[in-house]
Amino acid sequence: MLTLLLTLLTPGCSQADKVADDSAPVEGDADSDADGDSDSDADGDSDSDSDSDADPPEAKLVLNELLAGNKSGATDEAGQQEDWIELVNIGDAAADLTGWSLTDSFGEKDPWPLPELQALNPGERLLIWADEDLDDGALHTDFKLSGDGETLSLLDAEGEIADEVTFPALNDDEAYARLPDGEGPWDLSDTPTPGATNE
Ligand SMILES: [Ca+2]
Ligand SMILES: [Ca+2]
Ligand SMILES: [Ca+2]
Ligand SMILES: [Ca+2]
Repeated sequence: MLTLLLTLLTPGCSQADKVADDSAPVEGDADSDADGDSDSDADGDSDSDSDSDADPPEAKLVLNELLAGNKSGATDEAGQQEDWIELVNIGDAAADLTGWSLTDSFGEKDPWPLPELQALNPGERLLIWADEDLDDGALHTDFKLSGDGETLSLLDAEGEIADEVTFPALNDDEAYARLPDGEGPWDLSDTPTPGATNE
């Protein structure tokens, strides 16, 4: 009785599994052609002749190099070896310096105004003496740079900080400079380049 029951059930199970297995592959092929090439031509050339999307030329004036202990380097108009600061315009339009200023004491005293020169062209540099000798000329600040290190700030016409560097203690005749020139991070340099590309 029991044997007969098992005999009857066993073939039944096998047959049921077989049916299930056969049905699976049929469903598996159903989606294979979805997502063809239908989107490939979207977004054609529609923007190609609109120059108004390009960024307009812009000036970008940055602090580029400084020297805080000048013992055997460049001399100013008075024949004196003084601290100096180099600015460069790394933008692609002329920089108007009107209203811009420099300070080693941001927020503590009035900044020293940059002279109203002709605009600084792209790639052009400006060498400023930090010697407290206002009588030496227009490019002489009312502060010096400390060889022990301090913070130098370049302020725009609104008095906002356009660029700033905190330099460490520097040896005599050792510069602190952006490397590569204009764009790079600041680093110590044994080859000061006042008014020229940083090395
Ligand atoms: Ca100094
Ligand atoms: Ca001087
Ligand atoms: Ca100072
Ligand atoms: Ca330089």
